[in-house]
Amino acid sequence: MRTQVGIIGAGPAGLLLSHLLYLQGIESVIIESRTREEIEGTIRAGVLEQGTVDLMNQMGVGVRMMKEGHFHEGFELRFNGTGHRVNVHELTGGKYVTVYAQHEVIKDLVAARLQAGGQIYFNVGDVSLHDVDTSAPKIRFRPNKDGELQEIACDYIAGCDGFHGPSRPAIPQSVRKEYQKIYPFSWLGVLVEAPPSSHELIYANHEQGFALVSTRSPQIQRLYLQVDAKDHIDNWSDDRIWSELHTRLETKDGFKLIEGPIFQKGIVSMRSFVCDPMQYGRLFLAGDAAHIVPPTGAKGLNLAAADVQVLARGLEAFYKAGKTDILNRYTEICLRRIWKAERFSWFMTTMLHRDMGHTPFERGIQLAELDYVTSSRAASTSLAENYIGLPMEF
Ligand code: RFL
Ligand code: PHB
Repeated sequence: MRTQVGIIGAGPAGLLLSHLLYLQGIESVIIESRTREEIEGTIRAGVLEQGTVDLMNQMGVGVRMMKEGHFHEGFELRFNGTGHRVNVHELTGGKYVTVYAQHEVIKDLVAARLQAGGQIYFNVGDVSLHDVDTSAPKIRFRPNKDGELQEIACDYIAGCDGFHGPSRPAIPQSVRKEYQKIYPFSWLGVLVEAPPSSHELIYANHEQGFALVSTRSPQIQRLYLQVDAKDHIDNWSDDRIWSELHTRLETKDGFKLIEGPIFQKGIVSMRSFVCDPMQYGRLFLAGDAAHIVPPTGAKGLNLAAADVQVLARGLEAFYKAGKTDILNRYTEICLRRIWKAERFSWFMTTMLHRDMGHTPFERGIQLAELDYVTSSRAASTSLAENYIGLPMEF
């Protein structure tokens, strides 16, 4: 089999890239290790930056998002039992915080790819990359996990296979520099059958740890609790989860958290990670394959969308005009924005979580930071512009 761009992974990065290329008349084939049902059912991100929403609309895949998504004008930072609203809409000149679940984005993109005749091989096994430092890179895989080994000869390979995929390790270790921070806490996330407790998202800093109130639909809430990095989901009965959520979200003016049946729960670890370079020969990494942020800044999916816009533009310049200047600067263009998102995600995480290793002095600094970002217009503006997404720069 031959294609112009071989894409490994049908997450947001791989699917967006494939459709962006299609819109420019560039061929691609996606191979994905999980089934369509699995990728369309995995609960992950919820918040889209304005730039991601605009991209989906420009690509013609935003119709359901505009109908079923929730558009918030701000969010709340809660500490010392008091809520402080950050008016993102006003501070950013009219932008919105969009809540639309990642698996809904995936469903929309898979449908668009298949409707346009796009090729996606789901449920593949034994994926490997070959000759990435030559002009004829190849991907090998087994259809349906155990079928006959197949080869895709490509001009370029896009490694969109997430943090644990085979693409990043295909860049020799001697070339790769990796930057990492692991946090001493995780998030316990639950899905609850209940109407929203709040019209907008609430990020709460409490003596007993962080809590987050988000939403999915008029009938489903998404709630998160900070837990210890070594904690196990079996230690968290529904009663214990509700008790902690009530404590951490309590306000002096009597906030009411609406309870309902918990129908899904899981623990997510927190890390910051950057791989430099993101390109080696004809292999380009995009999304979580190249970088990870802790979810507090709601940036991961959005960074994936930004990377593939740069890559699609670089590939378009190559196929339409034989130019490789954007492709040659791919790492530099992407990392400039990524490091700023890494900084913001680290900042939000550090400001909002309780680090049990903190001294009373460090706790004092943390509360002062929260007070500052919610009382100074300059600091709130900085927070809002980062949260809504920094501009793309080429
Ligand atoms: P993905 O989504 O991990 O997709 C990679 C795909 O590659 C496949 N794969 C392979 N395919 C073929 N061969 C192999 N050998 C393969 N190995 C892996 C995988 O099956 C998968 O389908 O990476 P991508 O596309 O880079 O997208 C990144 C985002 O998924 C991620 O950054 C976000 O989910 C992060 N995130 C959030 N991001 C936001 O922008 N806003 C949010 O509000 C937000 N909240 C979150 C989050 C992530 C969370 N978790 C669970 C980590 C909340 C949580 C709780
Ligand atoms: C979510 O709804 O899953 C969500 C919201 C905000 C975040 C992270 C995740 O910062």
